[in-house]
This record gives sequence, structure tokens and C-alpha cells, in this order.
Amino acid sequence: MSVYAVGDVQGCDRTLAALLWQIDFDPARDHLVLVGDLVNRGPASLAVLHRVMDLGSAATVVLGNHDLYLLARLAGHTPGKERDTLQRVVDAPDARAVREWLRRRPLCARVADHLVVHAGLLPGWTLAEAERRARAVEATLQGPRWAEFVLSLRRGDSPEHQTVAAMTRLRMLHRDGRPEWRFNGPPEDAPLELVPWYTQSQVLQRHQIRLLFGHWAALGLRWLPGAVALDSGCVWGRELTAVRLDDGAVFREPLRDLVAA
Ligand SMILES: [Mn+2]
Repeated sequence: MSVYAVGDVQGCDRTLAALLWQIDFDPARDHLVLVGDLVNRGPASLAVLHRVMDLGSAATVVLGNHDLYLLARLAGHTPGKERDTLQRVVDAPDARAVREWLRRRPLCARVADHLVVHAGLLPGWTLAEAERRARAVEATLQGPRWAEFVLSLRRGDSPEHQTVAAMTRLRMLHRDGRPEWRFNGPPEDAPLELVPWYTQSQVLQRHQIRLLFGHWAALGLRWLPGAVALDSGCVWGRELTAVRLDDGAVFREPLRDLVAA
């Protein structure tokens, strides 16, 4: 049995299929960890969702910002956004089943001595605090007020909104610990007053658990002290990466999907 962690798929189903073939993934034997953002930007979000849903308990998936945006679309949000590749999911005959599956995914999850989260953790959060906050958000997403909550994500400022923002969108912090939401380049290019979240997290500093995260294509595949960054920019024309957690072996699949420029 092997556990593989894979970065942001973003609707690139042909690339995901090729990567799973490359690692000879067997759902009866292996486990797949996906760090979120299964959908959007790439051409085949629905196919990715079906592929991962079919894996059942052989896959652990945490929610990313694009997955939550899809949930908002499925809750009735109709934006005027151009280049939105999610319409086929919204129009799918099984859109309801996809929606019910998606809103039951966790915001963070423990797999094989790792904590999986799409984006990051705020500096003051202990491991227990991060998990307590994630469980509160998950209860809301799985409860009767889920639609109202996902439709309020970009404007709300409750502790639950702050948890979602950090766990699905965080990259950089100001030196006083406030999140910075705009900078998305490589950390080496950041203004001096900004620092990557993973240098400030007490969860990483205490070496309690290793983190797996994605969301940051400009960071790429990187081994960090206490964490592995897995978004290797597949949908941006680069590659999709799997890391075998047992021994750290890396498997790369170049983009095989046709992504609109
Ligand atoms: Mn993301």
C-alpha cells in the first residue's frame, strides 16, 4: 500500500489520468490525497469530479477556493465571469450528487502523519485550534445553511469566514501576522514586509505534524521545513505532481489537457 499526494488538478482530467497510470494507482491497495482545487480553469472539471468520486474511500480530498466557488455556483450563484469552465458541472444531470459529495469534503484532514490543507494556517493557530475551526466550518457546510454560507464567503468576516479564507486562499502574511491576499508570485519576489505563511505557523515550528498544501503555483513543488508544497502549475502549462509519502519519491506528468490561453 502506498499513499500519494497530488497537487492542484484544476479540471485537467487527462493529466490526472496519465499521472495515476504512471504511478500504477490501485484504489484497492493505494490511497490518494488531493490538496484541493479539483476544478476550474482546466477543460474537464466534471470528469475530474467523477473520477475522484469513483475512488470512494481510496481518496482524501480537501476543499480549495475553486471547489468552494463551484459550490457557490451550485447553490445558485450566477456570475458574469468570463472564462468560467464550471458551467458543464452546473448543467450536469448529476449536479446534485456532485454538490452533495463536494460539501461533505473536509477543509483539512489528517492522512498518514500529515495534515492536508489547500492553502495555509494562520500563525497563532495550534494544530488543535486549526482542526477545531475546520470542523466548525465543515458542520456548517454539511448543515441546512450551507448555501447561504458559501454565497457569503467573499464578504463575511466571522471566525468561520476567516478559517475558510486562510485554509483555502492564504499565501503571505505581513510581519505583524495579518494575512495579505493579493501577492501570488514566488516568495523570493515578495516585498520585504511580507513573509510566507509557512515560516510563521506554530504548527510547523513545533514539528507536530508535516503539512501538505497546494494553491501556490508560483511556489511550485517544494520541500519546506515541516511541509511539502504540491501545486506544480499543471493548469498553467507545467506539470501535475504526485509525491509518494512513504519514501518521498516524486512522479511528474506534463500537462496533457488543452487549456484555453
Ligand atoms: Mn487554490
